[in-house]
Amino acid sequence: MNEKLVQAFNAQINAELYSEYLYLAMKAVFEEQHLTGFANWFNVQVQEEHAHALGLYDYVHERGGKVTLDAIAKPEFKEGSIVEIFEQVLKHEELVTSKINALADEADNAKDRAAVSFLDWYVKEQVEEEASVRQIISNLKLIGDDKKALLMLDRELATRTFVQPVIG
Ligand code: OFO
Repeated sequence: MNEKLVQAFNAQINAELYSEYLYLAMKAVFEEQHLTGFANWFNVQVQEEHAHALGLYDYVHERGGKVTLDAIAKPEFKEGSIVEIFEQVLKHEELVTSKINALADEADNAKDRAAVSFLDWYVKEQVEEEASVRQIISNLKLIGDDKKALLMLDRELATRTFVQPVIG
């Protein structure tokens, strides 16, 4: 891969590690409220983001590039209601989608067909990431102040498990 593209991959590794860190911070909010299903959802999210970062990391090496790790920024979000937190998750995922698209554009500009093809997995993954968060937000809006329904959703989110993705 050309140097500019390697740098763009390295920046995306950092963005995925930031996502992991952000969701780890959000998970703590739910742990502290004993909403263990929501905490589990974030825990799976943490593992997914880690896998996304490592997928890029391994690919840079596979292509003979150099992995350069940068500092991970402090996770920034507002501790509001549950729906407000998930709205921030959606906003974050939309930002990550734009970063993945920019990275794919960079691979396109470099006419690096292999990198474009590899990044297709991430492009599709972002569609799923956004859709699953939108689903939770719409459930939360339906639930409103109904505590029983909230506990039912918490139980449902407790069943989410991490499946190691096959990237690329
Ligand atoms: Fe890596 O998908 Fe979320 O950020």
